[in-house]
Amino acid sequence: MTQRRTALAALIGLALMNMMGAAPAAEPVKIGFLVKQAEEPWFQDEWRFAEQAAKEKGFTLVKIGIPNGEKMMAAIDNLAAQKVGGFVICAPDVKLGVAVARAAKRLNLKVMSVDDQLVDGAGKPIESIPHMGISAYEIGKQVGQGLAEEIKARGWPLAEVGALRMAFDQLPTARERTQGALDALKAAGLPVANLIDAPQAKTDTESSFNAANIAFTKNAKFKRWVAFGMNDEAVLGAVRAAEGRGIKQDAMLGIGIGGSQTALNEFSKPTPTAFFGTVLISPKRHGYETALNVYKWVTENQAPAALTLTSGTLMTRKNQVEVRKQMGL
Ligand code: FCA
Repeated sequence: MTQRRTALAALIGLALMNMMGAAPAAEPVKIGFLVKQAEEPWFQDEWRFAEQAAKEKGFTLVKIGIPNGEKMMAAIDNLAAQKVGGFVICAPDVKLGVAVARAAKRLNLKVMSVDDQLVDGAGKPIESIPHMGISAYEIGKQVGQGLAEEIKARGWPLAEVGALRMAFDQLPTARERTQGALDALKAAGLPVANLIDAPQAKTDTESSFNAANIAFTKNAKFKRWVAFGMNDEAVLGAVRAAEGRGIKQDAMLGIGIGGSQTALNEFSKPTPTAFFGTVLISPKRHGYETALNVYKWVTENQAPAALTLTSGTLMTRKNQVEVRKQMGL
């Protein structure tokens, strides 16, 4: 009897503490978000939108930049030590896929990839890791079509236009993006012989600048150029390299992919540069939705869709305000 009464008193006490907010709160849910190039505006945007999801749902977002495999493995261990429930990742190299899958399993963490789909030892996508990426080939086609239209509007004979493909072929999404652009240009009548490949060592503006410079030196016969690549940084590097050689916006056209600050900076320059446009993709979907997906997976055991591919819209100086608004940015 006394025992029961004590138990009851304890229960009432707990309930009272709860009402007063004094009960030890459950630990907040933590979700990780690891990106390969934290300095790139696209990834900054993804993080910003992931933070928005965290704020709305009341979880803690742990953001870590992972420029290489070693840092990536350390970051995953770090997440587990911080008692994170799961994480979103854009790995520095998609071939690290098996290592990511193993680490997540060992540490009992949910994992979803974003932007770059992880592959196994044979180069096949790891389907057990849910993924959100862009419809790479289609978006590439939009780039190529946009270039072809502007070439036509300017009355440039296609036979005289050099097409600079900023290439990063070890990354499947990059290869697909540039393939789409190339196919659209070919369909518009660009001679195959006018295609110039410029392989980038890394996926930043500087590497693209260096790659484009080499390509321009080797192909001085072209007086007019178009440039495309995996992202805005790739195209911007080509545009800057061209400027260095006196090839300005009246002789060059570039369309990137992204639409983050890299592109907006170009559009806000008083004089238009050769950075003609970009296909705007959605950092909101890639940041907000993926973080939310993993949160739901952790808290409600509701796994994300295996594969989600997002679309884009061609954005230029002229329509940037409307297009960004349409995408909720
Ligand atoms: C890749 C690129 C980024 C961005 C993203 C959607 O990860 O590196 O620049 O284009 O896909």
